[in-house]
Amino acid sequence: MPSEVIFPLAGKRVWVAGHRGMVGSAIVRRLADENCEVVTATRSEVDLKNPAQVQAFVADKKPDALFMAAAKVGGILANDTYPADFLYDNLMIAANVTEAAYRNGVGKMLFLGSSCIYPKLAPQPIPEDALLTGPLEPTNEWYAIAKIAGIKLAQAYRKQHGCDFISAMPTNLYGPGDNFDLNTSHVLPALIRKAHEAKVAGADHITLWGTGAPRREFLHANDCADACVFLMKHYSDFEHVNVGSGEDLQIIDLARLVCEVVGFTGEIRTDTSKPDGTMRKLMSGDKLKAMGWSARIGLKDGIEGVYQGMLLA
Ligand code: GFB
Repeated sequence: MPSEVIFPLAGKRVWVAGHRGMVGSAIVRRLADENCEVVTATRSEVDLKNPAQVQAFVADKKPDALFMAAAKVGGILANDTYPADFLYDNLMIAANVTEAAYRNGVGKMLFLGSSCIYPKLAPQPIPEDALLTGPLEPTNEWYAIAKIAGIKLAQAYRKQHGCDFISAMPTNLYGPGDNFDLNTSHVLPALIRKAHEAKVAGADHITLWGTGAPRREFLHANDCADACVFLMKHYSDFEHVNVGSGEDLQIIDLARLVCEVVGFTGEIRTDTSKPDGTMRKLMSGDKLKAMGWSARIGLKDGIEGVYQGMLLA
């Protein structure tokens, strides 16, 4: 039984920062059911790394609620290659939006973290209180530090100013509007593209990065958006909340599933010159489940939907 609604969205003005991204666009779609006014801004209208532009936008629009779905994101190789960009951009975005939300009396803000910010060797499934209990995964520690700062900003403004700022910690996400660039994307869209291009070209193999042995948990962006709206309406507390599917699988098995969906029957090879990253980061979903929410979109159905969407794009 879902917990009670403590922050109804009906009739409210809601800013979705990052509305064109995979998560932001899924949140905008999900808000269509909430009878609220959605406010958005493109990068050319508001540079979120510019404090004056963010302050002016929030002062002008005066949103009642804010989904912080804007971030510089990327897969393991992009994170490892551009540490300054991932740290600086995400720090500035989090700091500017949080400060502007406070200064303009935004009633509630949800900040989006990521499961990669937990310690590399956190106990599995990872509970929320594992945060900051051990060394980070080196390949994405820069992004992780920026996201941890974002979570701490929300907590600091709650503690000092009484702001109703909360944080969600989603697992690896995939879905409509994902990034399919093979150098900067996450694993799932990369494998879909690799398998499709190999099938079309009549190639005899595709190549995985790393050993294929790491395990990853995946959640469809539409489920993540539904969880974010649920938390906005039902949750108000200091600690972040894990948002996941509760299941993980080895990358090699993910590749086999993608090849099955795409219809590619060639060999799956590995390139161990590329990093594996953390070996596992399955999160505990107990806290959110106790509030009455759980994921609905299965991985195979989700991959089929993304593949069909890619073919139609
Ligand atoms: O999705 P991914 O790039 O990010 O990599 P992380 C997941 C696993 O898939 C790694 C392997 O072990 C990769 O080596 N992999 C195999 C591939 N083939 C490929 C491929 O073609 N492309 C990619 N990208 N990976 C990210 C963080 O870590 O998790 C981000 O770097 C973010 O900051 C995201 O937090 C959720 O799961 O390793």
